[in-house]
Amino acid sequence: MADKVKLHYFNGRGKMESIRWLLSVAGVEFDEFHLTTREQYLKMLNDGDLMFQQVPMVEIDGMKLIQTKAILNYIAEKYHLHGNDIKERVNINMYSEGLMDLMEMIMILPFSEDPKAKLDNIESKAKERYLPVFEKQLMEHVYLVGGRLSLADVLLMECTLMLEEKFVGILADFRNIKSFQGRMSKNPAISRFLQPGSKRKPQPDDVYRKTVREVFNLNISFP
Ligand code: GSN
Repeated sequence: MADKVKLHYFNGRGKMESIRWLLSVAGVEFDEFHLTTREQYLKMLNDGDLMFQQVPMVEIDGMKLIQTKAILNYIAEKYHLHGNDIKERVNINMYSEGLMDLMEMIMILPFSEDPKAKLDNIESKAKERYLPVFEKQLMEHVYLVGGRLSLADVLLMECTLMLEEKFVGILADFRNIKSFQGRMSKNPAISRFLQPGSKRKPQPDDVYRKTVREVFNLNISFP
């Protein structure tokens, strides 16, 4: 039997959260190893586990994978969540990259100076640049690409829930996305992931922020 998938990251969302979402939707069980001290991180570096000295790192199928997008693509490919052909795949990747760009803006807020000013910019970008794309595509489609669930749908679900946490009611003018969320919530694996007690992580708090700073010896803010 293949070893259980192991996630190496902080006990928080960050870049690992999309991987947690995707594995959960794919029905893959995983264990988490949380970085809580700089010593643990230095040990991973010494052991040669982190190719570019960065996490997330995921142990799967006898490999130690790094780079979030590479990891997501591997899981999507393996569990048939990456389209039927290269044209579907490139579309899934375009949607996914856009969603990851948007989620990254939110992800770095706890490490930014003046996050309130940044929130306004994120909200207008979300409403004017990103959400209209998905709203239009979902007008006539149940899923974003190829008539079936893919990585792009999973990321859209994650991203829109994140947006609603920050900007209550942001989907009021995006009815198709709201209906999509409703449909996605009925997927049994997603429904379980959304229940309390699942592997889904809460919004970042001070403990998470302090741990990340200590592990990486971070004194700077992100621009
Ligand atoms: O997407 C990826 O996995 C990489 N392109 C970036 C991963 C990354 O930036 N990891 C951070 C922690 S998670 N937060 O953003 C990291 O390991 N930083 C330490 C460092 O020295 O860069």
